[in-house]
Amino acid sequence: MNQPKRYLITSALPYANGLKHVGHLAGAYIPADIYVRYLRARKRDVVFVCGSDEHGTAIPIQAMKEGTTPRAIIDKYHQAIKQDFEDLAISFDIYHRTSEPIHHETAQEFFTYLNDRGELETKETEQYYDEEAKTFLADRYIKGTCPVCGSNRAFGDQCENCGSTLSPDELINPVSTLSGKKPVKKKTTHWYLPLGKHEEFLREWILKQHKDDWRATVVGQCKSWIEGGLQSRAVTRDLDWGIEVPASPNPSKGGALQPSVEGKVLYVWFDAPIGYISATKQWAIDNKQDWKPYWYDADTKLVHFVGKDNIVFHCIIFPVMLKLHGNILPANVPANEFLNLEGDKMSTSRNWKLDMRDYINDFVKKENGGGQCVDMLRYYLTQIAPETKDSEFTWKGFQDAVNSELVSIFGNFVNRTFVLMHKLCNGRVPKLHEDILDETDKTLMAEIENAKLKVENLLEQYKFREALYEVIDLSRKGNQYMQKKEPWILAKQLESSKSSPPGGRLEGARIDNCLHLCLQLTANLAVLVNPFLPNTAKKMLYMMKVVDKILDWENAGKLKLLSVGYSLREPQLLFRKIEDAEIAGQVEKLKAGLVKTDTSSPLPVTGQPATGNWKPQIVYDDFAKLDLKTGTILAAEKVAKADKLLKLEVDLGFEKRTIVSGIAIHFKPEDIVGKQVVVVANLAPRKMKGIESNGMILMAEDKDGRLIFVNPDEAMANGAPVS
Ligand code: B3M
Ligand code: ZN
Repeated sequence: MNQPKRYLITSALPYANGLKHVGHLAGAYIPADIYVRYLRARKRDVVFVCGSDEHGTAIPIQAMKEGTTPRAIIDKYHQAIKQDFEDLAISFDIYHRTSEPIHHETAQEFFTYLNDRGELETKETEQYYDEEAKTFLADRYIKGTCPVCGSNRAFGDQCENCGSTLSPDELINPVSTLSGKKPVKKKTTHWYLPLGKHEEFLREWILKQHKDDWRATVVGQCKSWIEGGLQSRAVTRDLDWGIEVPASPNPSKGGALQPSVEGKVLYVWFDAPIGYISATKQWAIDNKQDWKPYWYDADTKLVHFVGKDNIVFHCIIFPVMLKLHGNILPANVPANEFLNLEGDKMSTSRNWKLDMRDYINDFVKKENGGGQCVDMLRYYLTQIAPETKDSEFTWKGFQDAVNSELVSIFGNFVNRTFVLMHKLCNGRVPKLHEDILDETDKTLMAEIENAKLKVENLLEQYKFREALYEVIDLSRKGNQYMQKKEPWILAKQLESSKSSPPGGRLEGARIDNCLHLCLQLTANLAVLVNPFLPNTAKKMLYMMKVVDKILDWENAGKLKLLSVGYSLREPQLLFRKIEDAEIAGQVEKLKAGLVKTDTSSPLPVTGQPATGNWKPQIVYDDFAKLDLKTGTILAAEKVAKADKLLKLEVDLGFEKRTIVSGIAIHFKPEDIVGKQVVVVANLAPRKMKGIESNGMILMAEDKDGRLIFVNPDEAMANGAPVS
């Protein structure tokens, strides 16, 4: 495509069922934001849409976990996620919601359009049903073992562990997440999108037309879907949470008599991508624009940014829907692979993750945080973006990226330039003496001019890591140039030659040239870095006393961005160092928060119904009342006249506690001194045999009544929270 008339950029709509982590951020949001900021800097017509995905079984399931309503869940998490994106400078033009009436209408219209034209099939099948909960078990209402990777955390729509798309029938040992019971099969009728009919189109469009310009990982996944035989996909569900299936029997066109729409909603993956369209409509209303060209005009470039588990929906299913509905198709779907964390898969159920909110609280909102910490995260996540394969976030890696690249290379270059310009050139942009430009100067000038094209080409190909590398590399070249020119030595020479006129003219001119070029390079760096690190670019503008206009992309590569004689501000440090203690604290926090077993389901996924000694279900808030802390037993002694009790002295980090524990027949006092334990720290005090006990030690008991201590599987600082 030649230069398109307009762009519509989308980022996957996050489920409003919980906070999102940096894996999400790196996958679908930061790359999209970089691309959009670049397009805006190029003065292109671009709209960047996103919003909350508020349907599907994920929402009522979270509501059950939190003991509240689905509505309360989406309201809470929509607001929270929106705020997190804002705090991390993700610059959506609209962050919409799929619960809005405009979306319901748009999705229903879409369904009706396809249905009326006979593009959907209806079929009666047998589906899993929970007799206790009296509901069909679609998607996340059913769990079991994944047929692909064997994980027992697979849902009826997708495996959490390997990302495979599944159907309930594929699960091994399926069990209802609602009651914990084994489901039965029951007849039901649904609408289906017959993908098989579109195989030829998909082969031609993806495997031929886009085989070179789409990422190999994306084309590869599509290929295996197509070759695996495209099945019809149900686009409706028997659920009470979602968009009602519109009744529109139109036998004249659809042929078959329409089944009842009673109790049926649109499948979340049918309505969610239509959310991109309704978000565009809402944006157009808010901005007095026409939304239609963005979805109908072939001169629009539509790009979907998603994670790899969303590829099939954005490359196969939604495009078929768009084609049938007469819309444009995506020009690209630059899906990212997964981001792991400290050697393990990120997982919400095991709490092995770094939420955006946690980073914001621990870095951005701290006294020495702010915009620089936002950019530091954006930098690291772009540098390790899983563009071609899974990659890994480590706190050490974060520290290295910040300290040895942002601080030592980019920040250092800009800082040195400003400091020297103030020291040697009276705080003003010195003149360029063209007559004495040497090879080193000319090489740097050429590098500045070339950088624009390099970065631009990479961005146009969605190679964000490499593009960012080029920007940093340009600042590295700036440092090398300055090192070679040594203006501080020239200054000394100038000083000593002043006594013998007309000495110093050459040294002075060389200093001018060095700082003139370094300043022009600094201005160029601001333009180039702006899509990636917008706060940094802004700070640089402030230091250079120039207006936003300078960030227009066309200014990159220019050598006269700052005028001679113009006075500039004192430098400010662009980035701060990340200290060892900060990252050690983060690693500790991560490990302390790890949940060893899967608590994502209200009931166990063993295929066994709950047995007699299970207690009734509680909501999360009940659990959250417990203040569990790690501690170490410092001393233990028998309690007089009580053969079951031991009096323990326990170090909880912030204080020492006396706890009386009924474990005397299981342990000798001397054997347990030094043991790490988990303590219920906020249990009301209780007197036992005249001793006040302040807390309780957690123990596990086997069927023979043997007790063992529950403790972290690695030694840990006393007082660490357990949750
Ligand atoms: N909410 C899945 C996810 O968050 C889904 C994306 C919808 S994009 C239209 O991974
Ligand atoms: Zn799996």
